[in-house]
Amino acid sequence: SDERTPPSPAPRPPEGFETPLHVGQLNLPAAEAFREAFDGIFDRRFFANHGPLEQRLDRELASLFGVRNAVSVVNATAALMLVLRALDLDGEVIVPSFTFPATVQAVVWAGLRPVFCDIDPQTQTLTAARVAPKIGPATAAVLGVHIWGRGCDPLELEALTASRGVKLVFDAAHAVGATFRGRRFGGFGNAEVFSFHATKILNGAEGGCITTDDDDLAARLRTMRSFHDTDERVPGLLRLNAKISEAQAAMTLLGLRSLDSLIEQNRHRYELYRSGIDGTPGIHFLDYAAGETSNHQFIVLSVSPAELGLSRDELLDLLQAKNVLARRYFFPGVHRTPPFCDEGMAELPITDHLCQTLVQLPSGQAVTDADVKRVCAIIRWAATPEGRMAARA
Ligand code: T4K
Repeated sequence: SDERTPPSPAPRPPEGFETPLHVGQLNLPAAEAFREAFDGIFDRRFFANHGPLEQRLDRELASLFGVRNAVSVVNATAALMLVLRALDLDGEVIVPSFTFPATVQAVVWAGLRPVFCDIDPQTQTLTAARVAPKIGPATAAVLGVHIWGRGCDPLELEALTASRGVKLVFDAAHAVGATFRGRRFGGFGNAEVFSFHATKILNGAEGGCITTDDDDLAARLRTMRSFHDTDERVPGLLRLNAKISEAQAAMTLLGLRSLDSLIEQNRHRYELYRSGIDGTPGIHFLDYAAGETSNHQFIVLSVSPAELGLSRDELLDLLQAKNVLARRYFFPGVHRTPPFCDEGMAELPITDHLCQTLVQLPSGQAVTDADVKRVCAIIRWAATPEGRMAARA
């Protein structure tokens, strides 16, 4: 039997939600566990500047990601800024525009020039074939983004950047727990950067880390993230206050305890969404490579207006009228926003197409099976003549 057989359309307009269903439903630890962790911080009277929880977090993260070094920091944006500075780069960084603006902003904060590169339409990430022609004498690094927890092919990018003598960094903000050929992201390229923002699967309220197998780079990063010395201060480096607080470390450590179960719950929600919507004309789900793990933190689909009979934005209007606060991510594309478009717009047809057609649906701990089924019913209804008419109205 085919589990993707299209479910029959809902006969009547489905009920909307009484309270808004946001896209980012937070993954929270039990309040009691959080209170206990905080009691410890109060008892020790040690809130910042490389306390015991930061040290434990760095050890646990290194073990999770299977790397020699994990350097926790205050958020992933600061982590990207730091790693690009710590690599001592000068010139241009090849980067996708199809990402959260922080990726590109961090390049500029690090004193480097972003050069936009289009992405593969299937994986929505940089590929060696697309990056290769962009590498020139001014290129210092390639910054790939593992968008939606689906990785760039790190091995082909490693081979390309090594042969052209440029550095390789990954923005892995979305990729906690995700794998490439069965290996967890974290140890590819010169370094990878993860986010523990409140909306991420590993919720540290704010937070992030840089992972690397390069011990010298890690020592530079540990020096640069703080004005306070730990054991291994590297002299002569520019420094920043980007260290994680004990409170953030406590929250992230609690998240680590339930990471596997959160991934499992997300996978369940993803499959429920798929079986509820697959086969609806004009709605296409993001595919993940068989045999790989994703954290399924994002539920993303693309709309084909010709098949659906509605534009992406008309579908969004209909969802929002039902209190499903689905979103268009990442709109309109970083290359179309100032200051990046000020001196002419990069031509990125695939990025532009994705920015016009993608929808992000609600996901996370608080989204119940019943919620998912109701969102699916609304989308299936949108694809019926009555639904289309309602959406246009
Ligand atoms: N690279 C990539 C590829 C990224 O996606 C990000 C961040 C970064 C780098 C930088 O990482 P950090 O420096 O942030 O560590 C959110 C997050 O703020 C951002 O961290 C994340 N990516 C991005 C994909 O999503 P917005 O603009 O969508 O946030 P906001 O405030 O609209 O929240 C999203 C939803 O979550 C809303 O429906 C409300 C809900 N929410 C949010 C917060 C903060 C809550 O219910 N409670 C909350 O406390 O960016």
